[in-house]
Amino acid sequence: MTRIKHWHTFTLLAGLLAWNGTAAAQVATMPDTAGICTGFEKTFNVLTNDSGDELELTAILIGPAFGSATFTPDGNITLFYADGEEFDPTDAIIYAAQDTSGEIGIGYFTILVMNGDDCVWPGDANDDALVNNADVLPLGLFFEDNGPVRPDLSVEWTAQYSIDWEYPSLLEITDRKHADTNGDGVINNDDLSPIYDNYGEEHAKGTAMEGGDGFPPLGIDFYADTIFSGAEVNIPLYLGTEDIPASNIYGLAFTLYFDNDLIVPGSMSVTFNTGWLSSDTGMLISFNREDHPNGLFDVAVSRTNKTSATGYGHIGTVSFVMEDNLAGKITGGTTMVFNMCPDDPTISNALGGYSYAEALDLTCDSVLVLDLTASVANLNSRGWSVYPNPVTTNLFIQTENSPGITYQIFDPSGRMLQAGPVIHDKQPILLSDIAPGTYLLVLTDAEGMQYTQTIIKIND
Ligand SMILES: [Ca+2]
Ligand SMILES: [Ca+2]
Ligand SMILES: [Ca+2]
Repeated sequence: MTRIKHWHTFTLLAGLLAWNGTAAAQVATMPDTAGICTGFEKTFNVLTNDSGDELELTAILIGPAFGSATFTPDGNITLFYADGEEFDPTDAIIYAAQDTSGEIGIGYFTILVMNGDDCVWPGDANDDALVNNADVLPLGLFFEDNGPVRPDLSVEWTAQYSIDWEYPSLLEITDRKHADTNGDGVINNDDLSPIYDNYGEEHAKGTAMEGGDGFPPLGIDFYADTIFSGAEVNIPLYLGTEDIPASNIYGLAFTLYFDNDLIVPGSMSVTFNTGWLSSDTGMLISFNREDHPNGLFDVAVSRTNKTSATGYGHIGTVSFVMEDNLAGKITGGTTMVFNMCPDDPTISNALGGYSYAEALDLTCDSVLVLDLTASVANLNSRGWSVYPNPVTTNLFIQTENSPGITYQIFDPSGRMLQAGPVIHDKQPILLSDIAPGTYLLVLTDAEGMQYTQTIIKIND
């Protein structure tokens, strides 16, 4: 119930209403509703939905019963309810708006009040006071669940009034209203947007205990030993192995740490279109966010069908483009080690339970990046040669019979197809298993110096 503090303003109001009733209706006011959280000031414009010639807000005639309100002629009313002070969940203000002719309209402004601790911060879907990739997991858990719409659909990063959705649950899980980050009353892909918009910058690398050996591994798998500068790289992301499957997985959030010097900014993505997390449902919600300057890539994925999955192996693909000019980034040679590590994981199950790094064996992988631009010499410069080129079946490597030479053949994505020692002065290499295309031959001498030659394989 609204309590009316000042009877004299009420009397004034009654007079105004009587006066207004007899005038031509030039001023029309529409009622307003806004939600406010204790401890947080809120400004709301009550004239936005009213009509009249150059309307001005001239007075707050009544209220509010609790808290405080100030106003400006442009229609803004600024409200504040202090933490810990008494309030009713519904309060009200009656305001007067006046047009240029002096006509006055009376408007009613309903104020919904709740304890600031219970309010929603748009994007903080798991209600832990930080917006990050773990906030995607509740979106998957509560996917397509419905509840009350927030009174004003603001996604501004401040406490937003939102009543509890009150789904029955045996578990201590965060109220679903937090996962409706945009406040429209349904949890779906649209709720990713406030997570992106309000994304926090904090990261705490590697502080959590990890499960280690014996727990399902989360990692990426460079299938090649060496990749080229400039290469487009697609590598599998895996969770669990045949011996140690990952059980009862609904969603997964983690951060990939990478050497930002070696990757083209903005080229990275992690996709989950294939793999065992999606194979039975096809429906996933996922999230990518690259923080290139810090070498961080935040990822989240969740199922949306309310059932967990158990499996092992490939769950997604990590893609990126290596910088094509590594000059100045490589010291003392033509290669550099590129590292990529998953960290800071959060795992959800279909019941809304969470586990963290203690439930996984986080596995880093690295690969040698070979700079093709400047420092790798063509093998002709060493007096070596290969023939024939183009080649159909047998390629011959002609060296000066130097001991300790090895060869490797790579495809354009950096996958090593074939390797071995160069024993003979004219070493034959059988290429019958390789498809027609362009490849890179790399010869490494006993001192580790590398020489390259592009070779073209054609059909017989
Ligand atoms: Ca209004
Ligand atoms: Ca959060
Ligand atoms: Ca929503």
